[in-house]
Amino acid sequence: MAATFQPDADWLAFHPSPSKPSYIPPPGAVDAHCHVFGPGDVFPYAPERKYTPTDAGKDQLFALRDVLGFERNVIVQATCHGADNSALVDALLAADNRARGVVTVRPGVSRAELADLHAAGVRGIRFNFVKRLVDPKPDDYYLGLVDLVAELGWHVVVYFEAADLAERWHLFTSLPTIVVVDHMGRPDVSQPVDGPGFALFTRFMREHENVWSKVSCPERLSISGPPEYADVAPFARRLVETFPDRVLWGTDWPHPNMKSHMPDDGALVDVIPRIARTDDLQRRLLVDNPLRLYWEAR
Ligand code: 0GY
Repeated sequence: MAATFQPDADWLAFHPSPSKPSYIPPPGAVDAHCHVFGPGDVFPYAPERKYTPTDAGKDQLFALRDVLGFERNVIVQATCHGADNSALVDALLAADNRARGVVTVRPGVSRAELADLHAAGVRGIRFNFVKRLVDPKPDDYYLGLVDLVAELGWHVVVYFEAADLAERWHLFTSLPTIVVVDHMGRPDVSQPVDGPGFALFTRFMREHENVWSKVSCPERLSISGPPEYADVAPFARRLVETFPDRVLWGTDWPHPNMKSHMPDDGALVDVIPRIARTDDLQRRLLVDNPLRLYWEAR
């Protein structure tokens, strides 16, 4: 019998009819941070999950891609699916080479399993340190996994809260692969861009040329709110202008665990020209950088 799932009582479902953005992304644009959830009766949610979402499957993701004017997706394993990457792989295989993936794996994963994931389009592994989502592990846990996936030329995606950067500095700066940070390391946007918190993050990128950042998730970081998320834009703009070849952008659809509001994905796309203010910066952010990392790498 198929398992049944009840989304969390306060779960906000993704926007049912996002607006067509005014901003038209360049040809080949990549939404480099999004997820698929379930459907839970086909791809059950993990027993150890800390939230149960509403289903948000591959067909809905690909429809959104087309509405927003993007050509490709990078699908990132979310914690509600634990280390069972089946829903993600199913989406990659259905995407006709227009999607790549970032997975969660655990110690004991075999080289054969990793090779199958690679063949399906996986190019990275995600380490999540956000305590409301997972129970973080000691550094050695992550270092052991990195050695395995580095052999495949994969990179590491890290998701952490701003306070974790100082605490895990040694781990984050010792990773031998490219390291992609989700959502700019979650800065406190009530603080100045030049304040000590974000200065540590920009130092992290400046001193370590293997570190990239997703300039994503204004809806999660903003205090001023939609549709412009004006308080987040200066942080994203700073990274785009300082590290133009090491930034990525993504919707974060279907926006798990949003409580304040559910963003209109079209409005999120309209933020792009305010954080990448020239055609050249937009092309690097949306096309050149993600293609280099996800499609051109071996
Ligand atoms: C995001 C953000 C969140 C969730 C996850 O894997 C996840 O469950 O990443 C969050 O709740 O902040 O990037 O989707």
